[in-house]
Amino acid sequence: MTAITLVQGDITRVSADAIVNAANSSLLGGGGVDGAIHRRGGPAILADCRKLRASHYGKGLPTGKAVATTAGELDARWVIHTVGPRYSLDEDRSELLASCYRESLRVADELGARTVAFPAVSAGIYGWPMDDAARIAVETVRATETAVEEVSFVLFDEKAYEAFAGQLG
Ligand code: AR6
Repeated sequence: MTAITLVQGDITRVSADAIVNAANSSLLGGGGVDGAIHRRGGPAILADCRKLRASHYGKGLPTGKAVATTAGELDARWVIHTVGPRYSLDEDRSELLASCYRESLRVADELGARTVAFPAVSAGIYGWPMDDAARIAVETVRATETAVEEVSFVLFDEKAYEAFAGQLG
């Protein structure tokens, strides 16, 4: 069974086989955790992302999917980029958010990653309410069959940490 642990802090400071990035479809960087990962990981990550755009992902990475690159100078072997949905009041996009976690774990399995660190995908710039984002994250990881031994959720602030802790409780 996959162990789930919670960490409060900056995901670019953690050590894991794979660190998940809450990216956008362009794969070419952005703000939030995406900006932090590219800054600390260095230009090798963007170089890999550009190669992906020039090959398999000419139109970008669709929402709910995941793809791996080098982790550059991060303390990890890979960054797994996934694109969360923007929160919408008109439409239930929960299944796309769940897909981010499932697809990231599928990619992790393909790579042979045993420890994977996730941020709270979609719960920042994309506006997903934190409690609901935490519920979907934890439920989906629990329900996904994977060889990953440890999933850690790395939550940037106390509010996010408490939301995830509430789901594990
Ligand atoms: N470590 C851990 N968590 C972080 C960090 C960090 N260094 N920085 C921010 N967070 P967001 P999204 C938290 O906005 O909502 C980008 O521009 C943050 O507090 O990074 O999926 C992309 O390019 C929040 O709880 O991702 C996309 O355009 C969580 O990480 C868009 O933002 C996710 O916030 C994606 O938006």
